[in-house]
Amino acid sequence: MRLLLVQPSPFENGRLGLENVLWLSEPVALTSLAAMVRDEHEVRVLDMRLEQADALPRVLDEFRPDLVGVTSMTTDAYQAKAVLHCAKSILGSGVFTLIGGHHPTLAAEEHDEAYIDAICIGEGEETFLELVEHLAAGGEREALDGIDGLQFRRGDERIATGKRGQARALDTFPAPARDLLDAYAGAYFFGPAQGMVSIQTSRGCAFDCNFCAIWEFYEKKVRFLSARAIVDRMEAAPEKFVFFLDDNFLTHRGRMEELLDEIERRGVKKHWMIQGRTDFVADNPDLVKRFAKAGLSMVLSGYETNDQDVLDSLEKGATREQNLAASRLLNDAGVLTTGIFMVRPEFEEPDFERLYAAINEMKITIPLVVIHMPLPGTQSYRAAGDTLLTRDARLFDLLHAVVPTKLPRAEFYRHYARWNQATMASTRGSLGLGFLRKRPRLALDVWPGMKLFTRRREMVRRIMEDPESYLRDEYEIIGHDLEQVETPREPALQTQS
Ligand code: B12
Ligand code: SF4
Repeated sequence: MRLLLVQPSPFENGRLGLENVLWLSEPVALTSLAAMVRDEHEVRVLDMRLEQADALPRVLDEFRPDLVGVTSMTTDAYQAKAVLHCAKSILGSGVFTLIGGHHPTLAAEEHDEAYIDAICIGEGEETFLELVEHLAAGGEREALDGIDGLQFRRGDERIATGKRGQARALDTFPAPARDLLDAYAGAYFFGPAQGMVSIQTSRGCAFDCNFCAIWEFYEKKVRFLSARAIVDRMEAAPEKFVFFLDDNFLTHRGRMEELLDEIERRGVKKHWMIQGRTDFVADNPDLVKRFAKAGLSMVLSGYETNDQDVLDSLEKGATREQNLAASRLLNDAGVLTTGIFMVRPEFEEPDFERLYAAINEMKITIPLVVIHMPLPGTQSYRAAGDTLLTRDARLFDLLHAVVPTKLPRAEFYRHYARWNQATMASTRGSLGLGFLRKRPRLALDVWPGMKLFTRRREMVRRIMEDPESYLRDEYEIIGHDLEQVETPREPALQTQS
């Protein structure tokens, strides 16, 4: 069979959003699925974030796939659906259309469309393999009952099959088929770290913050890739930069030590970046120095807030002191920090000021201030209930307030849009000569990507710092009256390029 796997582009060129600006990660979901079936089938991966708008219809027409699969997180939902709509329009009802990822798993009911044949719920590798084998063997597309982890259409009915377990050890999956991304070599980045491989070394998280659905998606289980397999993948990649995609990389001290032993023993000299909790950093100061020596160059953490009561209400399980200690330890070790902080809908002017001052005090290299967002599948989404002003996925990007704000919206966004300017001192405090002295090789290796990064940042900065942009998105997507919610039914394809 011919299989086309598509990564959708963001909704609209120049819209708010950090994708394509700060972090462009390779579509590991798609290369992981491809690896399961590529020996028997012809697979192509199309990354629409790096393609021109006409690439999808052109590839559909030339390649004539038997199956089109698309991945979707919440912000991608509109564009992901448009990909499948486009596939059916060009190839007719014969093509099998499939959607998977976090959003379809957590909000499957939003995908009940005539142009979507099946939804993959949860982890995809085995479900995809069984589905492709079934279809390749001439199996009926309306008789998928035996394949766990699916919702499919039978006439007008939507059938849910059995639950797909998540017990398979990560080492037993084939490594993602990265060579299918050869056309995009060098294009993936984090900030100025241009030319970066993305590796997922664990799935799931043992914590249960109420604004996050990771632990629900992975059903509170955590599985790890072995240190040997991680370093094999680091070595196999030609890129200097590695991003470990795990939501919570810093899990067990024992696992970290094993990985460090393996990196040191094999003499791997790469810069690697992670997402990890501040409490782990604060509680393991000795490891931080060893991490830095072994190539750790950036830690992205959810600091969330400067207020202990709010940290507690988020069930974060970390303290304000741990946040402060983590940023200090990382700065001292020459490890760059990216910190996510949340503005909350009940914020008034002094709350914004206090948050920005706290960020500057912490000296976070790249502060990112987002708006507290009840994402589908989370406890906070369920708690938000009727207070949600919209369910339109395009605004669930952590950059719009989807519940009422205490301040008038224009005023709320005026204070919010200041965050980038207001936290410049934080970046300056973290970088400088001290950093250059501590990490000369890292500074040298990011230098070539600096120009492109600055240009990308400049492009969004004007939009990001203009409060009108946020209001424009609201007006254009959900209308002036925020109580009147309308989700578009016939998505039109737009691309970022
Ligand atoms: C890298 C990443 C990004 C990248 C791009 C993602 C990409 N597709 O390349 C960037 C940086 C752009 C990004 C941005 C955002 N992200 Co993000 N991101 C991730 C991250 C860390 C890794 C994604 C990944 O590659 N995972 C590895 C693959 C193997 O896992 P997977 O995607 O789940 O795929 C499996 C299954 O879902 C399924 N599957 C997936 N797709 C398909 C398709 C088919 C056809 C099938 C059959 C199966 C299938 O099978 C796969 C293999 O088992 C995830 C966390 C995570 N654990 O996944 C968050 C995550 C996806 N992001 C999230 C969020 C919220 C965001 C942001 C809104 C906010 C933010 N964090 O800044 C922004 C949105 C854009 C914006 N406003 O700028 C949430 C999404 C929640 C949701 N409800 O959708 C996640 C889950 C993190 C979290 N803690 O909740 N993100
Ligand atoms: S926010 Fe981070 S620590 Fe909390 S549940 Fe999600 S992944 Fe785990």
